[in-house]
Amino acid sequence: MNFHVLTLFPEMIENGMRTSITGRAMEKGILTLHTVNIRDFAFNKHQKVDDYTYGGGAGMLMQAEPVYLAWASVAEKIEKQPRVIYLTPQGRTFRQDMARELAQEENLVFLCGHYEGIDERVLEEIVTDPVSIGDYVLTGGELPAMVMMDAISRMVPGVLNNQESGETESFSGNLLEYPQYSRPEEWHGKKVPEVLLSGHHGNVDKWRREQSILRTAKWRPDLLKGAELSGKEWNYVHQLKKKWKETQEKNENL
Ligand code: 6GU
Repeated sequence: MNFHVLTLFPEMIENGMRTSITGRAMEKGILTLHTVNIRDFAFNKHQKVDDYTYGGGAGMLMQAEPVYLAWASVAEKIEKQPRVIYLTPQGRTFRQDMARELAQEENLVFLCGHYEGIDERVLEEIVTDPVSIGDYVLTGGELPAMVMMDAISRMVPGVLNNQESGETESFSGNLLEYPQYSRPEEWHGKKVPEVLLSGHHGNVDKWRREQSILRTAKWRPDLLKGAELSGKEWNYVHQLKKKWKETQEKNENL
C-alpha cells in the first residue's frame, strides 16, 4: 500500500505515521508514505495558497491551482488513476467496511483541506471519494487522514503480526470485544473473573461471547441489529433489556 498525502502540514503526517505499528510497517516496506506540501506548488512570491471567497463570508479558501498541481505531481507517477480521498465533514462516514475495501488499493491519495475548505472546481476534477470521520468539525483534514490510514493499514496483510491480528476483531459479527485482564490476579480489591483462571477453554469462550453480547447491548445497542446471534442469544438480549428497563423504572419511582 502506497499512501500519498496532499497537505499544508506534511510534518504532522510524517510524525504521526512513522510512529508505532504503521512506522514499523514502513520500515518493513509493506507501507510507503509520500507527503506532498501543497505550498510547494504556489507559484507566487509569498507562496500563498489561500484567498477570499467570492460572494463574501468568513474565512479563506484554498485555491484550485496549487491543489491541482500537487495532485498532478502524484498522479503522473502512477499508471492507473488512483482514488483521491478528500477529508471533509460533508463526506460519507468512514467505517470498518470502507477501511477493508480501501486496503485492497495499490495507491491512495488523501487531500487535506484547511481554512474554510477548497475551491469547488478542483474538487470536481480530482476527488473520487469525499469522506468524513464523524459528525463533528475539525480544523483540518490531517487528523482524519491519519485516522483513515491507520485503520486501512491494519487491514493490509503483514502490517499486524499474528498475535495482534488475533486480538483485533472488535467489530467481528457486529459485536464489541469482551473485557480482558492481565496480571496481577487481584488489583485494587478487584479479582479477575474466576472462569478465566479455570483453564477450561470451552467455558472461557462461552463467557467471552456472553460478555460481548452484554457489552454491545449496553454500550452500542445500535450494532445489535446487524449481529448474528442464535435464538438463545437473542433471548438473552431481550432479558437483559427487560431487566434494565425495570431497574430504570424502579429508580424513577424512588
Ligand atoms: Cl474528514 N475533516 C474535517 N475538517 N472535520 C471533520 C472531518 C473531516 N470528519 C469529521 N470532522
